[in-house]
Amino acid sequence: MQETTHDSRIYVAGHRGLVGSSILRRLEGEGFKNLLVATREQLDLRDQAAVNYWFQANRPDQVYLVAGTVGGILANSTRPAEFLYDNMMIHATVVHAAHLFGVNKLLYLGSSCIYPRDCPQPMREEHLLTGPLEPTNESYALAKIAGIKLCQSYRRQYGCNFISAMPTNLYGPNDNFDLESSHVLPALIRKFHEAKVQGRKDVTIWGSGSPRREFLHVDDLADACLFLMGSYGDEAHINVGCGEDLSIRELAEMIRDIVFPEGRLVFDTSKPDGTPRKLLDITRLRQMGWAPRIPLRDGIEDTYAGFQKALEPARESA
Ligand code: GFB
Repeated sequence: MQETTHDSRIYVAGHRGLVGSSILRRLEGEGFKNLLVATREQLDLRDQAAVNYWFQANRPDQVYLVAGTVGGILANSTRPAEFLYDNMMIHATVVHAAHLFGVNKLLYLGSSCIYPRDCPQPMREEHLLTGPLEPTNESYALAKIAGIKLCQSYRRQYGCNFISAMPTNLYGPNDNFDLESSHVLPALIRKFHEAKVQGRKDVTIWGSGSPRREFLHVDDLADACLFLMGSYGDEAHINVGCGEDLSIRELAEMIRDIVFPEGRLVFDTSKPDGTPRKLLDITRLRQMGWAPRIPLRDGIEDTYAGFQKALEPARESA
């Protein structure tokens, strides 16, 4: 296998997203000089011919496959066709091109929603495909499971060094804050912020507040991705999380305390709860020597600072 050097050609597929932008920042910080990216306008990752052409022209040595159509519980449940089609196509084209054009190593990123809805907690890697999936994100989960199997199949049939990591719920500064399509953490930052600015006390939280989720700062995930790219070479997918979860009510209270302590939580139980609990078992990754570094409260403060910063230019140009 070819050594990774600062001159290695590294392609980050999905570099504008939450995860891809963090991986790119990290690679730049580490001094990698040949970083390859392509915007959605330049390259439609669902188009195999276009992807092959791009790989032939750019010849990456390594690929971080972190592109995809993503979103929170509402986007997942109302746009299942897009979540299944886009993600299956994107994973298939990039994995296939990576095989055709001799990529040395590819890291594929899945999601903790691949595990059964009623999975024993914390969820271990071997729990995959042991029970029915959560209906609100079945399409996304199926595409992600297919992606894992795709990497394993290319490894078995062609000897490709393709690995898979399964992160828990992610958040961070470059997140999607759109209330229709976002995940809970950025949505609640925005809701509390807007309530503060508009002088309203009530903030609506979807569902009962009782589901439990685990949140990992995206910069910790990027750290894990570089770590795995450098040191992991097995067929089995590997969980990436922080090892702790909290209820949506507790999360909302934490965000309220940071953003708008006077805010009041109101639960809209007409909205879905989704999976009751989703905590990853990260024993395997810990045993390899990796641990997360960013505590949730610090990460939320950082994310809120990024949210406020993104509002600034609009204010200046207004
Ligand atoms: O983050 P989230 O959309 O995704 O929702 P999932 C987590 C929990 O927060 C659910 C509740 O119980 C939501 O009902 N929640 C409360 C809210 N208020 C809000 C709000 O304002 N916005 C949102 N979005 N949720 C996704 C999957 O599931 O997790 C994806 O749909 C993916 O496939 C992703 O795996 C990581 O954790 O329920």
